[in-house]
Amino acid sequence: MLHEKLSSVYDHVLRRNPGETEFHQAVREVLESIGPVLGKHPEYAESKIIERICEPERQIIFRVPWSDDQGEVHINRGFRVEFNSALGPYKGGLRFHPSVYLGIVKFLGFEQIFKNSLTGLPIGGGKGGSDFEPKGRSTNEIMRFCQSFMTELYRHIGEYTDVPAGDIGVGQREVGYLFGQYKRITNRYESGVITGKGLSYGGAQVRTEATGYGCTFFVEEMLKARGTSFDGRRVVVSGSGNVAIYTIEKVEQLGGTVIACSDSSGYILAEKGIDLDLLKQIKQVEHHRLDVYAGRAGKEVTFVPNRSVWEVPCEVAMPSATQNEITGKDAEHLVRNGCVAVGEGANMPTTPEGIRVFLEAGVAFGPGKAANAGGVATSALEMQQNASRDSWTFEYSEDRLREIMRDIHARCLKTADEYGMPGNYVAGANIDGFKRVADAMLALGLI
Ligand code: NDP
Ligand code: 2IT
Repeated sequence: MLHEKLSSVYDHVLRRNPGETEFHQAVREVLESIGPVLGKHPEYAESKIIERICEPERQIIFRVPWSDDQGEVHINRGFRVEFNSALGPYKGGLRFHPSVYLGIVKFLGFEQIFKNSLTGLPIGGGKGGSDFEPKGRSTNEIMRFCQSFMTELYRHIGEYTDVPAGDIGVGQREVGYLFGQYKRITNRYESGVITGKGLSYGGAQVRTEATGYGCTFFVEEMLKARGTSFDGRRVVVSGSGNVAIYTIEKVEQLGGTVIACSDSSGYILAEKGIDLDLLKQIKQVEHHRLDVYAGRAGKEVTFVPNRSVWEVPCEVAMPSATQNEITGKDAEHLVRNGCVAVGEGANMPTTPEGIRVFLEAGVAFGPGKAANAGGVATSALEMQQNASRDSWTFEYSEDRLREIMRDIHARCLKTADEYGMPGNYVAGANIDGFKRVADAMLALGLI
């Protein structure tokens, strides 16, 4: 339910941003949480903080022309939405996927504001990407695309302005090509302009693993708060990309068994657990679909094509693929099958109906803004190391990440308690993230 004042803000957002359904969804979720804050803080409403937060500071849309290996010319669309810089330079990833349009970039940029705020680090919110489809493209085509994309983007970013990173379809290889082109155009070795870099040229230890590891630490904390742990738990992870792979790795280290993971072709079921070396070889080195994993792993593994991985019974669900992948029905099914905790590695993977089902059933539900904040937090640590021309060890960096995730977990719980919604991490994350940004915006005047 929306507070009366917020309902008119939401209607205004709908009118001003027609057709951007994912953006509407992300805004609505935050507005539903922050009603109680307005009662305590009339100054937010008086200075129209909420209306201002819903309007990006700047939105850039540009043409990305490139030619494939046969010489055929393609035109894609590039985006960078610089949403909010009250807490620091705009910070957020780039997504290359055919589904990308302004509404997706705005939902991601909007979520990023509150997520980045929750980390407690000095980073604002932004997001970008392109409707480019990397699947089936050669390494040279990917490089040419990244170079063309950066040939426009470079004029909008900088270590004190806007610092992109990876997301779906953008990993260390793409970040390398993007940084290379930025360096070439600007003639500046400005390491802090992009994060997720390779270790040989300014990347930080644990950034690659950070989102999956961080999400697992967050779920570990939620389980601990309920007097239990990962030990012996059956876990299902969706996706098999960056976030999914390092979630599987950390869950296994903490004593859980990941029995299924997926990609857009279907899922694999491996009752005895997933062979992570084989999964990394197939996904990160050979870039194959999951049926290839099942073929090589032997008869104890089944590949189930074109079905949702959420039909697999589990105690912990860690959605790590994409938005709106857990529907209300999936959530009901998970609850019925004994799911006690959900950690969102992906951004907005659970539909509003799904969230309602989990909360009503008393499932420990860690929303993406909190649970997957370890990725961007470690990006901020990469910026810190770049600025001081330093590099930290893996162990130290992982300790920092774990500390950050524990702190986010504790603040979500404390804030939820304070506002009379004990155990509700959605409310805790939205309110805590919102307040820090709102206070900074108030302090900075009407900008
Ligand atoms: P990757 O590109 O490495 O992997 C994405 C995975 O999700 C792939 O297995 C992909 O399958 C699957 N997937 C993507 N889109 C769809 C779709 N429309 N339908 C079905 N499956 C899909 O991306 P990441 O692991 O980096 O990102 C995963 C999620 O985590 C995203 O929501 C992202 O926003 C979020 N996230 C990422 C962070 C990071 O640091 N990378 C930080 C915080 C959140 P296929 O290959 O078949 O398409
Ligand atoms: O959604 C996210 O938080 C990311 N894709 C990571 C952003 C970042 O700047 O590291």
